[in-house]
Amino acid sequence: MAAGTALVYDGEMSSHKLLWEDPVCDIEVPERLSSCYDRLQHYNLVERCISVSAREGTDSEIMLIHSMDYLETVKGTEKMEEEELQKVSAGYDAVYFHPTTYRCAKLAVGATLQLVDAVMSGKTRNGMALVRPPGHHSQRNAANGFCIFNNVAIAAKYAQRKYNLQRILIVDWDVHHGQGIQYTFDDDPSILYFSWHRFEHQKFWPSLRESNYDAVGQGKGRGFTINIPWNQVGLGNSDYLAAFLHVLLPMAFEFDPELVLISAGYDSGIGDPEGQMNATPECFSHLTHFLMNLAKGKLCAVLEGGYHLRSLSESVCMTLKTLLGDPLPPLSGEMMPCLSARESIQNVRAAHKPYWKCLTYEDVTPLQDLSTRSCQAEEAESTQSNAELLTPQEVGKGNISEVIKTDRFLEMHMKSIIVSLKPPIKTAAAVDESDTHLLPPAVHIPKGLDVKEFKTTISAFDVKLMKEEALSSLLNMLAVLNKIIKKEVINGLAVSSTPSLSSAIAAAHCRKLKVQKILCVFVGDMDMKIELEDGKVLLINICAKQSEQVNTKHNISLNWKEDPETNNFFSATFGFILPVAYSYQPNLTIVIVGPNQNLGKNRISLLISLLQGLAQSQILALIQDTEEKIMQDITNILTGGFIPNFGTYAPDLKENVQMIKELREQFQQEWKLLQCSAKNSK
Ligand code: X5A
Ligand code: ZN
Repeated sequence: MAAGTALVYDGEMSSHKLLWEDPVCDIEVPERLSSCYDRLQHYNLVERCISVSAREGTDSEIMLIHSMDYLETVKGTEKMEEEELQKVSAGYDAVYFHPTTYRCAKLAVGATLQLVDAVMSGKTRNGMALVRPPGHHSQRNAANGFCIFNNVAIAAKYAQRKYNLQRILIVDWDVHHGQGIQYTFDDDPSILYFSWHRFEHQKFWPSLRESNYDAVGQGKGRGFTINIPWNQVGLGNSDYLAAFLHVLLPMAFEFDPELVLISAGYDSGIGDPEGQMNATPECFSHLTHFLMNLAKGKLCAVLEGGYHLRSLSESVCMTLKTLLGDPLPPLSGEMMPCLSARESIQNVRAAHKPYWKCLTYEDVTPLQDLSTRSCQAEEAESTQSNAELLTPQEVGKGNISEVIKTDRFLEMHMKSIIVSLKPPIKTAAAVDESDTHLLPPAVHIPKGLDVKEFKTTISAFDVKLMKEEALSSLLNMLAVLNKIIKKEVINGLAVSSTPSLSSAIAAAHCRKLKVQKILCVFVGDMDMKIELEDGKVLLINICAKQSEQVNTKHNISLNWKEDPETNNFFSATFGFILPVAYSYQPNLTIVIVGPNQNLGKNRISLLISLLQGLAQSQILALIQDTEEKIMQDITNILTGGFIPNFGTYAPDLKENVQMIKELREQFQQEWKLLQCSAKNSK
């Protein structure tokens, strides 16, 4: 199992710079690279990575995407004087050349390919390449939008050839449309290209018709280009999250890539003068974390845009921290995607319905970009926690004082989200003596036998008739829980003969320790013993048996019909459980795996892995002792392993999808991330 995170960086790529005045290009500065690296050092992240050297991309590698003519043109700029360089630059849209541009662009390509090699060879699990100039706008015969060679497109072709890959996912979260990548793979079903971008009804650069949601690819590649056009500025964390949950992730898991490449531009982040969006740095942790569950964790992030230096560098740090396996910071702001974003999301889902099984039961027709209501206005109405500090309007354009305003916001914001938490021990466990050999040696096994505090928690429950053994396993479970709450470990697991009772005791203990919001996910058929008063617990119950219970905001049952042939559970995971969980924003998650659980180890593993995005990754997994076969898989996830493959994709049963749809409609006023269409606005 590949481990570790590669970092590819070479300061020489800072030599490419603008030599004359040009208000369009003057934001693409050398400090973009150095400030990222400085910030990584500040957080001690560089030393935790496996350093991989850059190299020059070769002619033949560059010609995987670009024409020989174009390559010769770029080569020719190496010996040019300023005046000539200006002339060549003027021949393209939003590009500048410097005498070192050719050298830097070759290093950017080579650095990206070195990263692909590190990940594909198993030297590391994942990694990031910090490169300049960026790549995603450049085309076969043209430089464009600060981009000279298309680093990520070249990497995809290179990986296909060298490692014989059948399916690669490219996620372009830069705020601009990577039209260069789209053109390259337009008719290619082996590359799934996803891009969201500021569009504003085609007013925003590069103002292309083919950036809209109805550009889905051509010929055999139809359905393998996904464009989410953003028609308003000021979008933020919840809009991006909704786009991932309701568009990208269902399709990406259906696609089942063997490698994920990220065109990682951070001009989609807060304070950026180009994007004018509002996503905070930790949003990129969550986006990264989602993608780490694909392709057995094989993920390469390659820098594209990002022009607010502080925002850019903090976001790069959050991305790399997540790749390293650190717990995820909480996502700030109210989880309520705005109308314009929902409209875009609905349009994309409708446009792609013919091509994706996960959208089979979608009953939407594309809207015509109707919304005129500004999401900034909507956000101003909400009591967003960022609002007192900074509103999207305040970030505004990137003039000096606005840049400083965002700096100040980020200074406070990054302090308030935990960036240094990394306990020496990640996972604690309470299991039978006889099972300890099933756990990796790094797992800590606390004993809770003599703790008075635990005994008082337990004595409130009916445990008098309990055997000594069962009682001591309860106490050990509380010892593990205690370590999670006190942040001595990140997560833990406990085996129990009475998981339902254990979970009730665990919840009581959480309350005693003033844990504000607890998310409990039950898998299997169990009696719920948890006290539900006062909204401190949100209970999601995934069961095979039809339950009598009436669903309420804080107590929701999913009656999931088992069909081992066709059952993949993605519609429940992305369509319901995660949107509700992210809307709730718990402080601790408890997953209870009981009897008759009908999901199987892969789906439970994926669910637990994804739930690590909540509650700063603090999870207690409670496993019924009869379900011990999945204990090792769950331990693997909790200790930082990745999830196994799912095999051939089959769509969920119609009745299951129908059930999810009904639940979504029922609860989308309460849990707003469920909203992915414009019609059910508040
Ligand atoms: C890589 C990137 C942006 C070009 C903007 C031109 N390019 N107005 O972010
Ligand atoms: Zn960009």
